Amino acid sequence: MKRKPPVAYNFFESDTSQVIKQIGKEALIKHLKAMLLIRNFEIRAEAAYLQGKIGGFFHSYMGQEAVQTSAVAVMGIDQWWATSYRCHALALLLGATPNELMAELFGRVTGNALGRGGSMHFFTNRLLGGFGIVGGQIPIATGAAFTVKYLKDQKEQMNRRNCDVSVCFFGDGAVVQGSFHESLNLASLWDLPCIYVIENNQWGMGTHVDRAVCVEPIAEKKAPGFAMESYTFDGMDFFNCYAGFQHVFNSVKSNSRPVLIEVVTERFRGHSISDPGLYRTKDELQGCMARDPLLIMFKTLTNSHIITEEEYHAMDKEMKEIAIAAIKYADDSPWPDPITLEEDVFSP
Ligand SMILES: Cc1ncc(C[n+]2csc(CCOP(=O)(O)OP(=O)(O)O)c2C)c(N)n1
Repeated sequence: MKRKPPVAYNFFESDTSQVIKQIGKEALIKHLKAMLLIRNFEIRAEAAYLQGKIGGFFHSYMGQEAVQTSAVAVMGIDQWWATSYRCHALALLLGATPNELMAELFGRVTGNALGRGGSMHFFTNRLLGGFGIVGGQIPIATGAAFTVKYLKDQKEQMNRRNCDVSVCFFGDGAVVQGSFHESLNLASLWDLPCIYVIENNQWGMGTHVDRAVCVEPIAEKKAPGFAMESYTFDGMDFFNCYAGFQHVFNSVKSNSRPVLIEVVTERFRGHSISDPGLYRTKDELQGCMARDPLLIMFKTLTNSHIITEEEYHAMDKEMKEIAIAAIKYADDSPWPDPITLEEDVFSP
């Protein structure tokens, strides 16, 4: 099937130098290190997978790091968060340690979910989970937004420090699920403070978005049907995403209206580790890798004299060492005791 011409996206207008000024050097370095940790974590985990140390599913977030890093940078770790099975980055950003996550990938008892969940089911206090069912997280995040509103209405705090919104990430493939439509309808009807983020990485497994979703730009065309505001961000550019999320976060906090965002990005790996990605040519892949979010961050921060090239490489090395230490921790960790197999299993 012949591809349609590229969509003319109307990206959120932002001024990178203003964003840099506002964030400040210290926090910029923190966000860069977060992106470098995600990249290094996944590179080492991939290698461990190929050595047979990790089994089961494994979906890389490589290429999309700027999206969730900027969202967490803006909104902080106290919101409710939910995402798909592509969940390594969000768990790291929300405070799970590289050691516990790597041990989870290795299926060890020291893992984030005691070695029972693997790659798709990371969680933290505020990460409601990675979800294996496409679109499964959308009603869950909508329910969390209901909780935020309900507790605010009840003027209850219940230790919910600074929790203002629920943020839900999902792929372009999830937009065509019923759960998307039902959730967004209720969120709009009930004024729920939910930020829905479509991570349009162009592909749902091997199917291009052109062949799966009947309208583009997706958020711009879908949001009016739910009486919602919509925005489109450049997902390879941390600074554009940061400015956009900041605008949306402020608006949702002030009016409790849900918002639909499309972030245009591209994944650098196959759908999962077992996908050789034969549906796109090497040239196409190289074309999108030329806009690697880390490269954009590197160029922007060195050109504006926030960091030097040497400092960047030193940070990369530091994050690589953390990832390698996590591999060692996981490898040295014990396996779960088979006697515990039936523990924590819920069956009505
Ligand atoms: C309800 C359901 N249908 C089908 C699948 C199989 N499946 C897993 S991932 C996927 C593609 C989803 O693509 P997208 O939502 O764009 O997310 P991405 O993988 O690109 O991040 C499909 C069809 C599933 N897990 N759940």
